[in-house]
Amino acid sequence: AVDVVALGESMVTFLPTRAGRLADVPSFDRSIGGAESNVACMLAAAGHSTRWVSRVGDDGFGDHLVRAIGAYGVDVTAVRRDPARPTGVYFRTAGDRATDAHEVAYYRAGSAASAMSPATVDLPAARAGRVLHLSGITAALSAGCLGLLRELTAPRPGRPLISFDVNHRSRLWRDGDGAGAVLLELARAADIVFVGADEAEQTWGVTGGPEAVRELLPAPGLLVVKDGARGATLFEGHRRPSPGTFVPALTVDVVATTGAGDAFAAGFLSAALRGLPPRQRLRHGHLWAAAALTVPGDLAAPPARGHADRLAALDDTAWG
Ligand code: KDG
Repeated sequence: AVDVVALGESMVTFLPTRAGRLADVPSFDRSIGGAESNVACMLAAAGHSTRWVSRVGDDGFGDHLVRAIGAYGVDVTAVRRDPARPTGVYFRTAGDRATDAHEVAYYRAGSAASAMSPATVDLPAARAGRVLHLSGITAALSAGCLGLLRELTAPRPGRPLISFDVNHRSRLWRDGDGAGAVLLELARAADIVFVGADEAEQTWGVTGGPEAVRELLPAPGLLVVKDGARGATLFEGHRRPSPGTFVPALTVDVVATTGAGDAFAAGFLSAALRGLPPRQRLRHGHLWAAAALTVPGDLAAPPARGHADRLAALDDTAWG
């Protein structure tokens, strides 16, 4: 079986050629984005077998996404083309280094991927991996997309391990969509959950730190609560009640935070697939996130395995 299948919308991404507001930046460089395919690309670059399941338009941007994601070594044969809807794109600014306040302009409403549903994606291909990586972004795209996540996370014999990154993108949700309740339902149905501490507060009003998030999400066998530049805590189901394993993050000179969460998830999943112990899974997450934090685009090359393994195996004092 494929190690990891990632399902979600990807977009051609336009990165500014210089700093400034969207109103002022004169030109952009083409790149690719999409939280779930970012995870698949980094895992593939690190030697894991991966597949991306999605829909793109029957247009040049769709061609580019399929080709660029395929070039990482990701299996793109289950990606379907939609002759009636375009591929989504988005623009963003370089952002303020100190505050990371950047502008994002999505052009994805009515996109080919927003028409994903149990009827319009290749369900057997989505279910064929050891791990199926999903995110809360998909839940916000359309009723069909939410229905697809519900279908894929429903208990059934042989279900792959569900990895779920909450990825609450508030600009994609409308009042009355019930983002908090939907994202909680999906996180509770998953086996591995990634969520930011600030995201948990914004989404569910949880303020009591990682332990309070664990109280809200007792089900997932693996729960990772990420606290930005501070570090991340892993809770494991089979050692309940467990205090959680905390590993501090690396201090890096941040160029752009976009994609860092995806890189963390990819590094964590890579280490988990390789059977590395909990502390080292978190360290791989941090090391891969550091790679993404120090490049302008969403996607960075993962650190070389031998090098990352040596750094991850250092004792706690080296990790702050
Ligand atoms: O995690 C990075 C993503 O946010 C970016 O690639 C775009 O998928 C994206 C989204 O929907 O915001």
